[in-house]
Amino acid sequence: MKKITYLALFISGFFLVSCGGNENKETTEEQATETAAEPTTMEHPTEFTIKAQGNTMPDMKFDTDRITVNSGKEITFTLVNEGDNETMMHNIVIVYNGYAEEVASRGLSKKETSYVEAGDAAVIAASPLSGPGETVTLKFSIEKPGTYQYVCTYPGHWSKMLGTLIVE
Ligand SMILES: [Cu+2]
Repeated sequence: MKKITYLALFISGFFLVSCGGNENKETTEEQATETAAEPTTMEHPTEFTIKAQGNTMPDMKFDTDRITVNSGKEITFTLVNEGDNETMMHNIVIVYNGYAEEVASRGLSKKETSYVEAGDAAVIAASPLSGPGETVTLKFSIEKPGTYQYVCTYPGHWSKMLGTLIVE
C-alpha cells in the first residue's frame, strides 16, 4: 500500500517537473519528497517499557532515546529502574520540545513533588520517582502532533537521561 502511494506521488512529481520547466525542477522535486515522507499515519504502540540503566552519573541512561506515538491516544510509559545504587533515583517527565533543561532546573529543589515544579507550564505529564529496582508508570495523551521530549528531572540527570517523543 505504501509503495503504491509513493509511486503515485513520484509519478505526479515527475509530471509536475516535466511541465514546470528546468528552473523549477529542484523545488518541485523537494516538495514531492516532502509529501512522500509523510505516509498515512501509522498505528503505533500505546504501551512502552523504558529501562533506566546504569549505576553512575556517566553511565546512566534510558535504554531508548526516541519513541513515536499517535496523537490523542492514551499512552502508558512503564519506567523500570534497573539501577541498584541508591543514588540512582529516576522519573520520566514529558515536556514541550526544548524545555528539558529548564524543567529540570526549575524542579531542582522540589523534592516533595518529585523534582518537578508544581504547575510547570512546560510539563505535560510527570511520573513519580522510582528508586533502584522499582517500576513506575506514567499515563498521558497528547492531542497535538509534533516533537516533544521525555527526561529524568532528578538533580544532575537531565542531560544523560533525555529522549525525543514524536507525536504523529
Ligand atoms: Cu534519573
